[in-house]
Amino acid sequence: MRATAVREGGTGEPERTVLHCARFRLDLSTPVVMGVLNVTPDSFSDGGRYLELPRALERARQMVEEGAALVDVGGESTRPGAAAVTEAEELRRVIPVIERLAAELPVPVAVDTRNAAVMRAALAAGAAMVNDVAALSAEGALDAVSASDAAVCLMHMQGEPRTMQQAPRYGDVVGEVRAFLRERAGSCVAAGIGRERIVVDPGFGFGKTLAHNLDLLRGLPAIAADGIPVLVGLSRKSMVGQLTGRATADRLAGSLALAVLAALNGARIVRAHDVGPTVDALRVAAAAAAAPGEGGA
Ligand code: 7PM
Repeated sequence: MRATAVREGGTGEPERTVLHCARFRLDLSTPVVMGVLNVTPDSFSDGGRYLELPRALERARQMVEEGAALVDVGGESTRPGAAAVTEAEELRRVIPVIERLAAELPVPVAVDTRNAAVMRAALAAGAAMVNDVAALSAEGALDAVSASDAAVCLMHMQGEPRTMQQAPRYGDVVGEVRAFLRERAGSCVAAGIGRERIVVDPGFGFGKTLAHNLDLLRGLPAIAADGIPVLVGLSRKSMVGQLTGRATADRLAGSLALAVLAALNGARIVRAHDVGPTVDALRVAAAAAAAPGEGGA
């Protein structure tokens, strides 16, 4: 797999795609895995105040041990169909976790949010990336990121999480998603966010039918050709359910197949729940797909 995005190094050196995430430099020459850490009150917990933090820290450490190159912390404010979470609740869920993880993990911590106040608090707490399913469209979001040296993931979504799956519609899904991502990246650059800090994401499942998702998977090379590293989130998604008939917990094999295909089509960051298996799958795929003599990962 060849670098197509931000290139560092002079002539004669191998191409490198390097993402700047605050104090971190992430080498994307071969695809890496972003581990998903959901911070939501669950049935084992106590509404979050005492048990949530140690459980989240333990899970994040485990994902890094399994090879995660980044950890994405989300308070589920952006989940399709999810009930709205207030800003205060989102802050209460994610900020203590980000503070602890940023202090102890050897990898960048991302915050998954659409809210500018949550972005600012997370960046102050040490987050090195903002992962925004709304591509910094909220009031103050562009400013929050440009005031930092963190990276940003700009995701495409048609509609709003609560209703986006009701009737997704495109003329040319790949062309429209690609144009949108280019436009948002341009707005970021105009706001002072350097290109070396930007990744884009077609937003699988966010206002897309199965046919749209498959078109986007096949269209990834065109999106990657714009030269901005591509992140994909396919792990356990409903498209895997539609293709296999399996429930969320039984979608690992299908998710790995999609992760490998996305990487072969140019994705540089794969967001996944099952970090270890995804790291293995991508490592094998990268070695098998490497040019003769390149030797793979
Ligand atoms: C229910 C449905 C729970 C969907 C969670 C989800 C993405 C993301 C999510 C993605 C980026 C999930 C999604 N998906 N951020 N956040 N890209 N950048 O499967 O595809 O985790 S939430």
